[in-house]
Amino acid sequence: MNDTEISKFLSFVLRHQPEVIGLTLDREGWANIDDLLVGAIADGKSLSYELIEAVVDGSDKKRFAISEDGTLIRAVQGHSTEAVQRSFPEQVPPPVLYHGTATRFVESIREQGLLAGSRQYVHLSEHQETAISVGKRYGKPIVLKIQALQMQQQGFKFFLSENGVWLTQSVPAQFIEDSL
Ligand code: HQG
Repeated sequence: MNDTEISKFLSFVLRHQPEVIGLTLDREGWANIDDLLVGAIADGKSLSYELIEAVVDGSDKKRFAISEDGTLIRAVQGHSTEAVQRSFPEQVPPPVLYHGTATRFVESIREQGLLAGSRQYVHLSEHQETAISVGKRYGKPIVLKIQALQMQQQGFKFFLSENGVWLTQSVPAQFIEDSL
């Protein structure tokens, strides 16, 4: 597997479906690296500790973390598996945060607001450029501007993950504007 394939495999088992390789994640998302290797190799993947470490260190978005003693690994955010209920520090957001999405989703977002979908949180970013690249994953991108501080002042909770992604449960339509 090349680095991208390894990264996608790690995202899949550490965020979404650990059970496909018989892996268990704790509430904070940690998995035993030896167990992950055993499961991956049994599943026909050619993987080693060194390859995993290289992907974790090289990840542009710092998606994964290895524990200090080197025995555990987790995805920092982006989980859909219910086994994981990470505790993130609650933070006061900046006045505005951005959400990148595809233009074809906008009508529904205008009606329903932003929903977490299969993940546990809606993902927001501080920079428009990040939001554009997130939106491009699903089609022609559009960036939505979220009145985050206003939301927080009205009682909505915001969390900041270790890799700089802002998380909130949902964003009602009245806090959303077009940005670009
Ligand atoms: C959309 C990547 C219709 C939402 C990225 C998004 C991110 C709605 C899609 C991270 C909607 C869900 C997360 C509504 C939301 N109607 N569509 N009411 N509410 N949507 O992938 O934010 O590379 O679960 O706009 O960089 O795109 O994996 O979320 O388009 O940080 O590390 O439903 O994933 O990071 O898609 O991406 P996703 P996302 P990684």
